[in-house]
Amino acid sequence: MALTPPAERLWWKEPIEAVELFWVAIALVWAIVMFIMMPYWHVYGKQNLSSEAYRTTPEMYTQKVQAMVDKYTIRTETARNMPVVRAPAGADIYMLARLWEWYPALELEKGQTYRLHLSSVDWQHGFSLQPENINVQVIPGYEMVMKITPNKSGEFSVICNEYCGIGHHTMIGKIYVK
Ligand SMILES: [Cu+2]
Repeated sequence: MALTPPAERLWWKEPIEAVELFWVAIALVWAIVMFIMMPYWHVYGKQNLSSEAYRTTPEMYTQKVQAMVDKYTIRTETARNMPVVRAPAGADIYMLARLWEWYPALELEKGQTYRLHLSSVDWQHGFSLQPENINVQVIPGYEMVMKITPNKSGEFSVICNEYCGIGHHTMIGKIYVK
């Protein structure tokens, strides 16, 4: 039947059967519920951070990160001499993803708000904050910015949750909250 055209050309002018109308109404109500839930959950739900996105280039982003590192490094750690950066509260702070590290390590103050910038200078990585459940895609060419206010002190790890090659599992960054 479906393979042949309907006998009546203006088939959509036929009256709708009650059962069909009933299902259309259910679908419409559900669509409206979901439409309202999306902004509601965005504001009141415990979901991942909402972010701003800007165009950038690996060169531009590296420069900004390096400027922060040069200005605010307080110590270095691990065999890689990873700088640990302590920027003033409220500042723009940067983390850069590359094969295979998160650069630099950050030290933050509990209860203070920062603008965290994330970008990659080679290819796609995934920012995953452990043990919290915060995940952000990190893509070259895009600078993602999100407002963060750490509410727990301690040592947090950033792992890469987007497979990025042979050293993927060694890509571990650090965020200290004091
Ligand atoms: Cu990665």
